[in-house]
Amino acid sequence: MTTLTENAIEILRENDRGHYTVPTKGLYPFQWNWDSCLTALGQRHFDEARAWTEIETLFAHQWPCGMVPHIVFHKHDDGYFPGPDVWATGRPTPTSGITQPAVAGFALRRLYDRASDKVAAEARVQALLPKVAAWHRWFYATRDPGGEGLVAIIHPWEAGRDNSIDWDAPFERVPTDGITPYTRRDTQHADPAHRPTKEQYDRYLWLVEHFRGLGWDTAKLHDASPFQVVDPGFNAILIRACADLADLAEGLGMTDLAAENRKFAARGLAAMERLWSDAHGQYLCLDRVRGELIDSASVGGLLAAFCAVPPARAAAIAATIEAHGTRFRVASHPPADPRFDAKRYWRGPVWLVVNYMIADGLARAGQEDAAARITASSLDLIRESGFAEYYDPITGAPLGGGRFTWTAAMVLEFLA
Ligand code: 9WN
Repeated sequence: MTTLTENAIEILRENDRGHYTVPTKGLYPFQWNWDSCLTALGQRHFDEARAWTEIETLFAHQWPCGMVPHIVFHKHDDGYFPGPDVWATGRPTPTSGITQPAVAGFALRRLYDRASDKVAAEARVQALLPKVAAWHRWFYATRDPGGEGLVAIIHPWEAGRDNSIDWDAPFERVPTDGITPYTRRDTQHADPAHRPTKEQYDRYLWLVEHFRGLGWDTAKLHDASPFQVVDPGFNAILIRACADLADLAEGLGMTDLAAENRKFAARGLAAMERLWSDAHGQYLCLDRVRGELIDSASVGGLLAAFCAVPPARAAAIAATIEAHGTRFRVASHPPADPRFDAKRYWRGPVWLVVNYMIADGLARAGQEDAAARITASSLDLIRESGFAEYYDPITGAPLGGGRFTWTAAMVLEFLA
């Protein structure tokens, strides 16, 4: 009988394209940013050198401005839309023109801390660290023009939680007129009832075409976007990455980078308070265009526990997750909300990568029991339903793509 570990390794190897890994065959045939960083954490369990390569490949496609794109289109493949011709970013190897959660700094620290070959690890961190630091600098320069300490996403794909209920209200402001007619590919690989709607895709595409029209000048896009949302989960990942990078840089004598990232982390952490909601027992998104919190208690506000939030906030988040009351945790939206949809992507389903980061943060904040329950629930899902992209939090049914890379990577981490 093959074990969970063997299965997980087999999936990671199967989706490995040599120097990068695809999230799953068919549905996602390229390299995705936060997928790769989290995938490396799984690869380290059986091939440390390969794990570093995963992140190095991603950063080889960093833009001169510092941005690290959300997709790198290494090889031509018609199976995904929108492809490189739609993005038209003009990069030597085609990439998208937006970014994704900045989990690389955290991944670097974890790979380094747990490396058995510290000499090799140090050399690879030395080379990667300034690149990750440049990305962090780009974030605060272009996505926090007012110096608030928190960055905004300008497209739902940047959050990695594409059709979250969090975006419904600000998304109303994104028009759909004039977009080029297109054919979706995702719905040919996965059940359309588990994917975003056509109306949402129209808006995703409008934003892409709008940014393309501005020549992908990342210094201009934030102010030019009708969609500017400060997501607590996205910011928590960046804050944690800044803090982890600062620790690493300090240990390696890169004192300027350490000081810069410590400052980003401290400022960000203080600013997170503005997003806290006592009524919801979690953080909420802020619609920067309106200057208002968004009344939607999605999982981004729980993922905030990934950075060093005050212990009382972490305790409240643990209680909020408990109050969801689903058999499997953590639901990406509270089931009591009438907008909850158990099977539709980021509007209810459980995602193991999110579970991993919430559990890690809660354990660091002293909420070990809550963290252990999330880990146990994640492994129950794998045993019952295999390595899916996401899962129904009530029935545990597997949803979206199968034999999914980052799900397998998280299993290796949960079992370690
Ligand atoms: C758009 C690859 C990615 C993840 C995202 C997830 C999904 C893409 C899509 O797949 O997004 O980037 O086409 O649906 O929402 O978090 O990185 O696994």
